[in-house]
Amino acid sequence: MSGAGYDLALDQAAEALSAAKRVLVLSGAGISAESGVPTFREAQTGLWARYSPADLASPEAFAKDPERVWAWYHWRRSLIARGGPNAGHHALTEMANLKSLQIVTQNVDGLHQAAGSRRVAELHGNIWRERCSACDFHRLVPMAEAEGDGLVRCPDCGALLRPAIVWFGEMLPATALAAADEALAAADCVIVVGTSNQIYPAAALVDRAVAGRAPVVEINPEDTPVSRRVTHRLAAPASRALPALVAHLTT
Ligand code: BV8
Ligand code: ZN
Repeated sequence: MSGAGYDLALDQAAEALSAAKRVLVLSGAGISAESGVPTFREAQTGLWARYSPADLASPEAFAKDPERVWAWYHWRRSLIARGGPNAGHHALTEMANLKSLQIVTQNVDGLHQAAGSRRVAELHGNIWRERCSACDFHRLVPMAEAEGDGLVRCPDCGALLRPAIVWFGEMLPATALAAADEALAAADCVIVVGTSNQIYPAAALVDRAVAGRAPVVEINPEDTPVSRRVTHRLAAPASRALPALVAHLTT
């Protein structure tokens, strides 16, 4: 987006945001891209180039080759821990000091919470959470222990632990969906950041937002299926647009 076009869109988006009381943020992999965490759109890098996420992020893949799936998650954990939250995540923590803010994320990296965000509903689970495939054991692994490797077994019953993540073909957690519904109904401004809006039912929230009353601000360097239907489009990276929006709120 050219300078003048971007500045105008930013002013208008900031207007809508400053008039709002309850803000809903729908975030996707793009907000973590600048933390060095590859998005799903980008070809998988290096060792994983020959796999598509859907080949690894499914119960079938885990049943067939749990070692490979765990190796992929250990690799992603190390990237997340190395990159840490970026200016986009931190801007949302600041925005929550100025507005009632609910984040509903498709991301499993835990970087919103690492930046200090407290109201985060995780539609697809969390890569740092593990649960037993046979009993109800579960635990949260600290990001500092990212250097794990190999299979992870349940300390209670010895069965395999799996990442507490929603794989393709699996149901989304009812609690996160309920929080998303509530926030969507209450929001008087919606920010959609870093998602290509291709994965359902998460993408249905964006469809409902653009069909709703509240103004929708999209932050994404690329066009997406909803770009023509949002109220304000900021064609810029999250780490640039989100701090700029917060700066407008505080001046
Ligand atoms: C379900 C956890 C059914 C895993 C994820 C056919 C066959 C099988 C299933 C389906 C099918 N058709 C539809 C389905 C349903 C399927 C689906 O939607 N498939 C797609 C492929 C069509 N959905 C499911 O399977 C869901 N479950 O439907 O269950 C059911 C129903 C009833 C009862 C029982 C079962 C579960 C989906 C969840 C899958 N798990 N994650 C893991 O992470 O390992 S999905 C995963 O991919 C992410 O969580 C995320 O949701 C998604 C990636 O999307 P994005 O976040 O948008 O990221 P993407 O890379 O696509 O885009 C990045 C964007 O950022 C881009 O636009 C880019 O321009 C932008 N960007 C880049 N840099 C920046 C930036 N933006 C801002 N700043 C930057 N710097
Ligand atoms: Zn167990």
